Parts: sequence; structure tokens; C-alpha cells
Amino acid sequence: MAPGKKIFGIVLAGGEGKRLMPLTADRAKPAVPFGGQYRLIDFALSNLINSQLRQIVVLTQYKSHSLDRHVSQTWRLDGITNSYIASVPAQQRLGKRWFSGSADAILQSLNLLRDEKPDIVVVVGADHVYRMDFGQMIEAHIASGAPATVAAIRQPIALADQFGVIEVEPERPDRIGAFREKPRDPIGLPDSPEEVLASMGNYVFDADALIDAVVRDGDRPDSNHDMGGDIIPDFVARGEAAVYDFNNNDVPGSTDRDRYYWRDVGTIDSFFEAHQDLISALPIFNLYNNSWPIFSQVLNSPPAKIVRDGRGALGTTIDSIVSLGSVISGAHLERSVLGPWAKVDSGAKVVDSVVFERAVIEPNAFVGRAILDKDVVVAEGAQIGVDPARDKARGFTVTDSGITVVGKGVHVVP
Ligand code: ADQ
Repeated sequence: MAPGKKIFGIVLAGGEGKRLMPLTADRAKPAVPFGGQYRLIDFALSNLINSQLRQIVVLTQYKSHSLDRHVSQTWRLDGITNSYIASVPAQQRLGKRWFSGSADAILQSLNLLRDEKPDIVVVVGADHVYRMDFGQMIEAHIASGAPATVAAIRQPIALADQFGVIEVEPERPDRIGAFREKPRDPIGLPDSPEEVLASMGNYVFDADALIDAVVRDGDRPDSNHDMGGDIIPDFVARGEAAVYDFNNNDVPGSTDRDRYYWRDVGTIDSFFEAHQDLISALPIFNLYNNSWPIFSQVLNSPPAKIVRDGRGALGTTIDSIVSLGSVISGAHLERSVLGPWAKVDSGAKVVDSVVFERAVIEPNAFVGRAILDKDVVVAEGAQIGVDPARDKARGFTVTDSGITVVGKGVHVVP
């Protein structure tokens, strides 16, 4: 990858993730558990590490304790070389203010770039599920000659207001002609009116150009200091932004089903659906591709156990993921993802659900179409996710599509 060039990685991990409440009530969005034993940030960091980046900083701010702990415990690059993944909290280096946006996070962290003096900086978000070889994007960036490159993927036009939308130059399809952040009046692609070309929130910059851009942006009183809203449009206005088509990215070991898989799991519905993508019989996203591993915490815990209960009732599990330390005893789990150390007891049923670490489903309880945060207890005989109106009345979050979310540590009673 880019011989002779020094590459530095920045992971933007300071966002609040309001649309994932209550899962983000107590933790930053990149620290939200995903797929049992992972955290959302593991996907971005695995991609960077598999792409051979070895100097990576994670810029944190909002409720960063569990994120910092995860990064420092799980993502240690040992050795005598100058390799690291460092979690860097907001430090008010430029006066008494926190990061006002993702570009301000980089501006306030310029000391890191000035210390390392990289040639190229890869800037990525921390809240998507995907595999991507940034080496291939860096090669395309260098070949294009542009100082900034934005990774892009086609998305349904109905989602345009969640993304930066790219229009390419008709004459030069590798250059961005226009970029609008979260437009309410999107225009479909000429060859596919129901789709737009969306920014994935992943960028490659020449280091000098990035530094100049965030410094210039810092002086603009009208700016929100946001990468997608301010920095990228600034490069585009100067005709200096290239686009990198994610469909040109070929990750080793990927299958036809998951080669172009990319999910923004910013809402409860998309978070829930991405879990279903993991557990379908032919998974749409394959966690078992060892050529491009998704790394996660090493759990010091016993294996998962699925057994009969004391009275001989079977413990059964179909189309599900069960994390280490979990016990399913005389209970049934179906189309669900169980986090570490979870417990499902005699006669209980968990169907179409996502259950986080250490949750307990007591005997004869029923959980359906629900997300249970860490340490939730569903008491004996209680039901959750069966009657959305009742769940709402009980104070739980229920999405329009009928998924009930139970916040950390809550006891659900019958
Ligand atoms: P959003 O995800 O809506 O859109 P944003 O909320 O800025 O943009 O989050 C981007 C990343 O930056 C996230 O990983 C977030 O945690 C982090 N972040 C946000 N505020 C931060 C701050 N103050 N300090 C540090 N980190 C912060 C972005 C782009 C769109 C693109 C979508 C793709 O702006 O153009 O289409 O990502 O999902």
C-alpha cells in the first residue's frame, strides 16, 4: 500500500447518537454493543488494522468512559515499534470549549498530526458495519491527484436526508461536482432515479490539505465545524475532491453476498435489521471471514452452554448467535443475538431479539422483537415486545416498526 507514504488514521468517535437512545443514554454510540461480543467501533478499527494502518487515534468526547476502556483493553498494539491505537479525549487545547463538531475535533487534535508528520490521513466514522480495504482507497486517492477523497456508496433516495449526497462531474466521474449534506430535496442518479450516491463518512486526505482546511474552517464564524457539512463542501467548491466508489473495493475472503455490505446503524430500526443480517441462514454479513477478521474483546469466560433444565425440558437455539458465558437452560432462542454472560431460564422464549451482556430472562418470560440493554432482567412470566402499546405505556422506547427497547439495568415485571 502506497510505498514510502506515511499513513495516519483518525477515528471520529465523539458523536452522541441521539437516534439510538436509550442505548446511548450511558455510552457513546461507537461503544454500543453489536453482534453479541463486538462494539460498533470494532468494525472501523478492524478495517484500519487489516488495511495495515499502525498509527491510529480515536477522538472521543461524549460519555466516553466505556469507549475509552474498550479501546485501551481490546485494541492494544504491543511491541517495540511506534504502533498504537490511542483513545484521545477532548482536552480543550484551544480554549475552554469542547469539540463543536467533527472538524473541530480534528482541529483541536492537530498536535497529533504535527507530532507524527504523516503524508496521508484516513478519517473514518465509528458507527458503521462493513468491511473495507482502505489501502485500495488510498491508492485511488494518490492516482486521482486530488487532495481529498470521499468514499461513496449508492443508497435509496428515501434515506438521502441522513447522508452527504454526492453529484459527480459529468466530464470527470472520479471528481465531485456538488456535495450536499443531508438534503431534503435530493435528486436521484441519472441511471437510477431511486438512488443517490451517499458519502460513507470515510475520507482520505493529503495531510497538509487536511490541516489547512480545518484551520481555515476554525476561523469561519458561520461554520458548524463538521466534516460532512463544512470541510468536504469546501474541498468540492475548490474542485479538489475525488470520489471513491465502494463498489471498487474488494476485500479478501468476501462473498458475493457481503462484498458491498455497508450499514449505517444510527437508528434503532437499522441497528435491529443489521443484527438480522448476521443471523440469516446465509448471512448477508459474514463474521466468519478470517481473511479480514473483525476483532473484538477477548472474553475471559466459559463457553456458551445450551442445556436441558432440571426437569429435563430442552434448551433449543435456532438461527441465532450466542456469546461466550451465556446459558440457555430449558429455554428457546430463535432468530436472536445473545450477548456475553446472558441467561435464559426454564420455559422462557426469546424470539427476533437482541440481548446485551448479562441480561437475565427468568423462567416462562417471553421476549419478542425487542432489544434488551446490559443487565436487564425480564422477571418470571413477564412479556416484552408482544404488545407495543402496552410497552410504550410502561415507559419503554418503541419504534414505529414495533421494536421495543429496554434500557440498561431495567427490571421488566409481568
Ligand atoms: P453523520 O453520521 O450524521 O453523517 P456526524 O454526526 O458528524 O455525522 O458523525 C460522524 C462521525 O463523527 C461519527 O463517528 C461521530 O461519532 C463522530 N463525531 C460527531 N461529532 C463529533 C465530535 N464533536 N467530536 C468527535 N467526533 C464526532 C456523516 C457525514 C455524512 C455521511 C454520513 C455517513 O457527515 O456526510 O453521509 O456520516 O453515515
